[in-house]
Parts: sequence; C-alpha cells; structure tokens
Amino acid sequence: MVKSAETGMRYKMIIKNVLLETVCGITSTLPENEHIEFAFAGKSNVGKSSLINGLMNRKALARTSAQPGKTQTINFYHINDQMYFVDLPGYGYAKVSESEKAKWGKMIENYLHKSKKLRAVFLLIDIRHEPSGNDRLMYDWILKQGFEPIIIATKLDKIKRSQMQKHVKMVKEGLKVVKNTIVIPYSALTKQGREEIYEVLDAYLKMEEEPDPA
Ligand SMILES: Nc1nc2c(ncn2[C@@H]2O[C@H](COP(=O)(O)OP(=O)(O)O)[C@@H](O)[C@H]2O)c(=O)[nH]1
Ligand SMILES: [Mg+2]
Repeated sequence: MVKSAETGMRYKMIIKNVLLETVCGITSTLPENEHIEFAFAGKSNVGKSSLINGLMNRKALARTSAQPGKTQTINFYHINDQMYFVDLPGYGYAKVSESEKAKWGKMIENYLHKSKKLRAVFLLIDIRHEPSGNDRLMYDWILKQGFEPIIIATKLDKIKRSQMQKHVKMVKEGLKVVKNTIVIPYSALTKQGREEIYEVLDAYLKMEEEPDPA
C-alpha cells in the first residue's frame, strides 16, 4: 500500500509481481530471506490458498484444491520484491500419519522459531464453526513462539450478514484470544475484508521503513 506523503491519502496495495520463490519439503533447508515475511496457518480446506491468491490478486497461483492436505510444503511467495507470504502446511488432515504430522509440527515450529524475517502470523478459522481442538492448539502454539496471531475468519459469504458479529465472538471465545487480538472476517468470493488485511500488512511494512517512532 502506498500513502502519498503530500496528501496522506490511502491507495490500494498494488501487487506488481509475485513469484513462488521457494518450496520447502520436510527435509529442506529454510531460506534466509532479505524481505519481511507473513505466515498463514490453518487447518486444511479453511481457505488458505484462496486467501493468499486473493491477497496476491492471482486466480490460482497458490493451489486451491479439492484434495485437502495435498500441499505438504512450506511455500514462499515473493511479492513486489518487498515481502513474502509464507503458506504453511494445513493441519487436521486425517489421512496424514501421526509420524508425518509430528515431522511437520517440528518443521513449522522450526520455521516460526528461526525465521529472522517473520513479522506476523495469520491464523485462519472458518467463520461458520466453533474453533476445533487443533485450532486452539495452533493458536496457543503460535503465541508460545512469541507471535500474537491475527485471526482471519474465512468463508464470510457462507453466513448471513446479520450473523457476523455473533460468529466473530464465537471464534474469539473459542480460541480464548488475548486482549486486542485482531479478527478480520474475509470472503474469497467477494474479497470482503481484503482492505483490512492490506492495512495490517502495510503497518508492518511501514515499521520496517521507520523502525522506532519513539
Ligand atoms: N464460499 C467460499 N468458499 C471458499 C472460501 N475460501 C475458500 N473456499 C473454498 O474452500 C475450499 C478450500 O479452499 P482452499 O483455499 O484450497 O483451502 P486450503 O486447503 O486452506 O488452502 C475450496 O473449494 C475453495 O473454493 C470463501 O471465502 N468462500
Ligand atoms: Mg492450500
């Protein structure tokens, strides 16, 4: 997002170029990127690829699949030579073996722990349903790694507008979110919520430019 210095007016975040730069499997060495990173986590089928595509303004660069759990890689999308979106493997896919799950747990933990460039973690939760045990584990685990997850409540178009606040409350209570947690309802169909997400990204990008406002 660009803000004019003269008028202070807001402009929409412009996605100039997008590159799937690195795909990490379970034994891969994680990249040491020069630009800041935003990670996206959530159970498989929650709408992670759809959100990432929506934010990147691409129809299908991040795979959206009828085969949940297929994407067991960590994918790094380089955007505008400015930042990375990091697509983490979805959890809660029953067909993956316990040992495979454990390996992925370690891999994600390693990433959250070691990345010097990771600035924020987005946790996606289906707005229709109460968060699952796995969602709560993931939330607590991200907290433990030192990040306060930004919650994206996905598939907003699947509920009535009048139900939105009630569902947001359900998500917040289900996760027992810490005070001041940001929850942004989002629809991949209508793109409702996208500007708010861009604003969050923009705030982090600005912090890189002007590290200490004090
Ligand atoms: N109606 C609706 N469907 C969605 C939305 N987001 C994702 N989907 C659908 O949910 C399924 C899983 O989405 P995907 O992005 O692949 O989920 P992922 O496994 O978390 O990456 C696909 O059929 C998507 O089209 C949304 O906001 N609204
Ligand atoms: Mg996906």
